[in-house]
Amino acid sequence: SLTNNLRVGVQGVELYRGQNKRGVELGPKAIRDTGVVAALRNVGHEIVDYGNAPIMEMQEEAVLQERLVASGGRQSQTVPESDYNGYLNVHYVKQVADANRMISDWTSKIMRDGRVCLTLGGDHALGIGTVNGASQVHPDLGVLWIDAHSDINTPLTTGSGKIHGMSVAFFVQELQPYMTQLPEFSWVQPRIKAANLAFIGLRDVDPAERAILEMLGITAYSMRDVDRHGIQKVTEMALSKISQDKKRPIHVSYDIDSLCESIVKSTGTPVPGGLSLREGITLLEMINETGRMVSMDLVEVNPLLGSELDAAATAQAAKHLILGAFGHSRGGMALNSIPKP
Ligand code: Z70
Ligand code: MN
Ligand code: MN
Ligand code: MN
Repeated sequence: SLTNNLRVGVQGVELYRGQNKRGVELGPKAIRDTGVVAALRNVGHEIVDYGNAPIMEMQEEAVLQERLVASGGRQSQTVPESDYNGYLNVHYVKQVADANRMISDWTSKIMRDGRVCLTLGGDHALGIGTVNGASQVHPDLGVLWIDAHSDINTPLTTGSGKIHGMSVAFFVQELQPYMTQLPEFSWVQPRIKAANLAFIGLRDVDPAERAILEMLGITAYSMRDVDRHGIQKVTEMALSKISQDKKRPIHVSYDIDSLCESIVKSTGTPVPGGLSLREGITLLEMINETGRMVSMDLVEVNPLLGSELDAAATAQAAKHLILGAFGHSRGGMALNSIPKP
């Protein structure tokens, strides 16, 4: 049955330096503006909104900032790259690393307050911080990464230099011998075992990423698997792969681009042929039913991409996914489970 009586802590993470499109830093506000926190209270949860982690200043770069202000208007900006050095192609290492260190601290603090941590993004590089923080509190953590992309490039295999395409590589234990260690990220503890990680929704995976998934035997269900087996079977298989004894605490990192491009247009990399909103909700309801979700990210909502109608539809999709993950009953609420005022 659905779990609808949790203590929940919400944090906004306006991270945008993990990729190159401005506007994703407005994701937390766009998602909050759907009224999702009030809706979660109506489901029955006790919620504290911790606000947004103060990471904007550490992401800044004075010259860029001026150019963006000068251009004005409701328009997403493509940010020029700035390389780590002449050898590695990793963009904004210091900005993303420092922000993640704070995100990790906020995540573990919220969880030590006895709350399920709900993180509103922001780009997917924030998963480095949330997984680090969550695994500090639960060292046996399992991770479900729901995404069109596998985000498991390393600083050596990345083509784009975008850290949101490398988040997973930072926390997988068995991958560390193959990882170029960046001093800015030396505080990250790679506690997630390859066997305790699973992907769902993949349909845009780089050759080197595929090689890493195969080398470490990581569970990965692509859209082809969803088409073959259906979302319920795939979710069951993913849950039992990452926790055979069904006891492991679960972190869900949900990239909105796992949903089909036809419903989610306001995101940095919309990919055709993705999950329907119903499949997304079903999968999250099934995770909710385990009662073991200790932390969830909802990332890559960029309200400056697409039309304003697209932005509203994308934020609504995010709201309904979150409601599914937190046990909103689509069939209506039983009288005895309605929260008392
Ligand atoms: C590619 C890279 C990515 C999201 C694009 C793409 C990664 N594999 N992730 N959009 N959300 O740049 O490493
Ligand atoms: Mn570059
Ligand atoms: Mn992602
Ligand atoms: Mn993605």
